[in-house]
Amino acid sequence: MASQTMTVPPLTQGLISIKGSYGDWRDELFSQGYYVVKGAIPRDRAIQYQQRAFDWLKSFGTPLDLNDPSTWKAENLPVQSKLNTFDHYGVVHEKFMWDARLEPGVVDTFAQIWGTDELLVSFDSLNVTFPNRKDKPPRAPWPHVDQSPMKRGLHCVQGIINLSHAGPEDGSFMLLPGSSALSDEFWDTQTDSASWESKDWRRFSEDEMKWWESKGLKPVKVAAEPGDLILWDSRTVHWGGEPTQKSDTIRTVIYASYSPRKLATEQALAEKQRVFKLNGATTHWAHDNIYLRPLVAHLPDGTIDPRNRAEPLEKPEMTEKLMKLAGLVPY
Ligand SMILES: O=C(O)CCC(=O)C(=O)O
Ligand SMILES: [Fe+2]
Repeated sequence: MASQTMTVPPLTQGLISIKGSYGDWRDELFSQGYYVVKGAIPRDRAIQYQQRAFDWLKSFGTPLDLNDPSTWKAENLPVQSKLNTFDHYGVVHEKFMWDARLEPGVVDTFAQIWGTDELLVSFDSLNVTFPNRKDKPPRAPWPHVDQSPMKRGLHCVQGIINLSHAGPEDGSFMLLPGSSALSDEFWDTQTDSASWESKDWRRFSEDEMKWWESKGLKPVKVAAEPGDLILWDSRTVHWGGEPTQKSDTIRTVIYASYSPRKLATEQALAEKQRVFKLNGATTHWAHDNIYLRPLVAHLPDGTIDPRNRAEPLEKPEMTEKLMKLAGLVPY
């Protein structure tokens, strides 16, 4: 199959050269592909962020009542994605979202991962998943990775700032521990390199999932408390697990990934600045994949949501730290 070998695209190597053992939690992150930092944010502050997310949900003048499950339906909510996320109405840049992203315990964790505090942060969404919604059946598992087969090694560590209790019945992050370490083998033995895309997202079919299972990997639902930070290598096979019928917890999480500013191209930084000024959202990545997601909220019938907002309700304070993390000013 010489011709196939010749078509193998150039591979980008990892951005962290993992040097044996760190003797701390990073060893687990790098070997298992995930790690939960307990209490990265003090619990009471995490609960306040959840409350501020709820206040934001209620700011659209609907009969939504967080204590009354009969009101948990699309018509009472701002436009939500199939994945239970919100990224329109400038929510990504609401003050509560930035306050959470700026939490020292979160930023310092990523500084330790990357060995620098000169970081950028992603402009990513809020996820509020209501259990037992009559109008929205639970989504089937959607196992995927957020890194292209053309990028090898560790390029991105993703994060979930967890604001609600996640027990066995609740919505939470699901993953195959150990899958990041097998990703090269998967791409090289189970896929045709001609099919590889540079897009940093790849979903796995049921058949492909059998290969991961044949390697002895089993799905785990991550248990977490308000204030915990769930970290994972973007090569880890994962999905957002839906609450079971037994859950009465409103899953509330903020996605946040940080990486060194020096990894971003001038073009990526310019685009990040443009997106920030538009109060827009990008992808899960902080230094790369800076694509503006659709800004304007559309209702299911395709019309523009009359509640559309071009700006956050409560703008963040433009501190130096925020401007640096947003990529607006250099370190
Ligand atoms: O909601 C989740 O737990 C997973 C979301 C996800 O796939 C991601 O943030 O990359
Ligand atoms: Fe993902």
